[in-house]
Amino acid sequence: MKIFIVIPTYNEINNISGILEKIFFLSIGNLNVLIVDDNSPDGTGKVVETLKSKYPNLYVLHRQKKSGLGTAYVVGFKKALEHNADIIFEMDADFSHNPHSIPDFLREIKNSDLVLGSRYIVGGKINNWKLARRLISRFGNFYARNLLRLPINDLTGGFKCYKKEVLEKINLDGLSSQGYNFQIETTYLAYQKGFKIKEIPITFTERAGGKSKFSLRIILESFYKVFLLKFRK
Ligand SMILES: Nc1nc2c(ncn2[C@@H]2O[C@H](COP(=O)(O)OP(=O)(O)OP(=O)(O)O)[C@@H](O)[C@H]2O)c(=O)[nH]1
Ligand SMILES: [Mg+2]
Repeated sequence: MKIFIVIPTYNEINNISGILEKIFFLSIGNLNVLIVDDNSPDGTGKVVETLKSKYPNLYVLHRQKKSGLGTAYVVGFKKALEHNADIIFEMDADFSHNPHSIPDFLREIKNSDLVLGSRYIVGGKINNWKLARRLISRFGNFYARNLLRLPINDLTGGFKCYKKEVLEKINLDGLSSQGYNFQIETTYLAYQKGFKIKEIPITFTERAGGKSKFSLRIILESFYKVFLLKFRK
C-alpha cells in the first residue's frame, strides 16, 4: 500500500524540517511526503529541496506564486495519483496536525473511503484557540452541516485521509474552491458519490511558529461557496 501525505506550504520555514522529521520518524512502510510550495519568500521550498537527500521519499512541487490551499491540494493529489498512491493524506505543515495520529487514520481507512480528523466528536480537542476563532469554526460547521445536510461534525478540518478512488471520482478539475472551502467541498462531493466517511478524534493545536493565513476573505468565500454548492446541480 503506497501512502502519500500532501502538505501545502507557504512561509513555513520554522516548521517544515521538524514536521518532516516527525513524520518520517514514524517509519511507516512506503510512506511518501509531497510538499506543494508556492515560492515561499522565506525559502521553505529551498529547505525542502535540501532535505530530499536526507529523505528519499520526499517530493516537492514548486508553484510560481501563492495560489491558495485548495489549488495546491489539487496539483498535489494529481501528482500523488501519478505516483500510484493508494492512500492520500491532507495535512498542514504548522504542527496543528499531530503526526502521531497518522497510524489512527491508516487503521480506519481500511474500512472507509475517507477518514476525517475531527475536533468536534468525543475525544477531539482544540488547544490554544481564542474564543473568536472557536466561534467562527463552530458556526461555520453548523452552517455547512445544516445547509448541505451532511451528518458530519467537523467539515472544516484539514487533516484527512482518502482512498485513491475518492480522488479519482470527484473531478478535481471541477472544484470551485481556491481557499479553505476546499475542505467542505471535497467532503461534500465524496458524500454525494456515496463514499463511506468516518470521523476520528484528533487534538488540534494552534500553530506556535509562522504566520496564519486565515482571514475575513477566507470566511466570506466559504459562506457563499457553501451556498453555491447547495444550489448548484
Ligand atoms: N502552497 C500553499 N500553501 C498554503 C497556502 N495557504 C496556506 N497554505 C498552507 O496550508 C496549511 C494550512 O494553512 P494555515 O495558514 O495554517 O491555515 P489555518 O490552519 O487555517 O490557520 P492557522 O490557524 O493560522 O494555522 C499550512 O501548511 C500553510 O502553509 C497557499 O496559498 N499555498
Ligand atoms: Mg494552521
